[in-house]
Amino acid sequence: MRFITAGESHGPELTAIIEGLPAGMPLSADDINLELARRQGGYGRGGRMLIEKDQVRITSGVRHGKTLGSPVTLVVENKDWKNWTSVMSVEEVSEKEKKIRRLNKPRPGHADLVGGIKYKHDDLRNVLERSSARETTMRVAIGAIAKKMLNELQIEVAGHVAILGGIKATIPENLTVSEIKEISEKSDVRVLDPTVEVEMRALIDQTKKNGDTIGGVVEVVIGGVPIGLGSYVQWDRKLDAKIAQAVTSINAFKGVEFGIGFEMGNKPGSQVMDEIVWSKETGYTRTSNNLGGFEGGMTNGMPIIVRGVMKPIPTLYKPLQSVNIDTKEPYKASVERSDSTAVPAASVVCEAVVATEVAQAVLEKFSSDSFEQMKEEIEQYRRYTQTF
Ligand code: EPS
Repeated sequence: MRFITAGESHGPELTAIIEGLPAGMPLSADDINLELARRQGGYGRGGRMLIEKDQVRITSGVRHGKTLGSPVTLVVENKDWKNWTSVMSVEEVSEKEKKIRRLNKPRPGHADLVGGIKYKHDDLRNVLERSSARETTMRVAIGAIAKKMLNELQIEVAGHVAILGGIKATIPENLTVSEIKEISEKSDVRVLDPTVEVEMRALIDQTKKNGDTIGGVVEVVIGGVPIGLGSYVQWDRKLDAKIAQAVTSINAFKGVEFGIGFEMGNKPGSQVMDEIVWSKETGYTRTSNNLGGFEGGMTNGMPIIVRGVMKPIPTLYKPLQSVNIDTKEPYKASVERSDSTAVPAASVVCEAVVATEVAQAVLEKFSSDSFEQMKEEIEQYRRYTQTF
């Protein structure tokens, strides 16, 4: 499966084309819209989410509720476009009109300055429009299809917020993936620990008042994963490595870890490796999951546990020091509409991108033309791994 996304934040629409989905897989716009709505939510989001109500239009690759095996095209309209028709016009506009919303004071931490230098853009809006986290709409739409496929194969995906602006949520032990899904869904900051919600909301309110932003850490857990997705035989076939790329490709994400993650550097091997046990009912399993479900770049049958850290959004209402690219004089950075935090939404995006990588790995391992055939093969393979 491969995919590509396109679209500017204030252009007419966002688009994605996905190729390589098996034929005969159930899919409806509702499956995708549900995930798009989840991405739009979360305490701390800004004005744009009041304008948009992201809804997908599927314009190819699906017929009578099932995939055809041909490329699937997804389109999401930007409702805000009607306020930007001249600023974002495809056709040439007057010099005067070009100055409206021109960006010449790059925001530190955003792609503005480097993108402007790299592509030789005189108006840094040309960078902002594509580097905006609005793009994550399509990552979530693609992830919704991946999740739908995984769900049909009894592979379940959940995500939650582990840290927000330095406030740590306690993660109860031994929760099932369904329970993680259920509990985090009820929380507008997407935590598994209701005792920190009030404190988190208060911090978001205070941050907004200060014209500032906060980041955090999100966690994704995937259960029911077959053993042996990904491979140790070549560097670019390791599934944990692919997931790491996908997570750090989300706007503002700066780091990723699996299982107990960087804590592994502080412990001896005897306290890190997950010991192997066997029973007739379960086959091989592990007594712990410190490695987050991966050995040798392959899934080992334990739940995948991956965390990503999101820096605070760089678009600040109380702008930081910058330079005017016309005069080279020091100036405060341009102020654009923004969110105080998008960490709860980012946990939905993280679910989507990890699900996409896992779905891709499933499609690589099992026959991928017919969904029915694929399901049979996986069932057979699961029986085999249990009796190995
Ligand atoms: C976003 C849409 C954007 C921002 C935000 C995320 O819309 P607008 O720029 O019109 O407000 O709200 O992106 C950023 C703040 C950023 O720095 O990238 C969305 O759809 O999630």
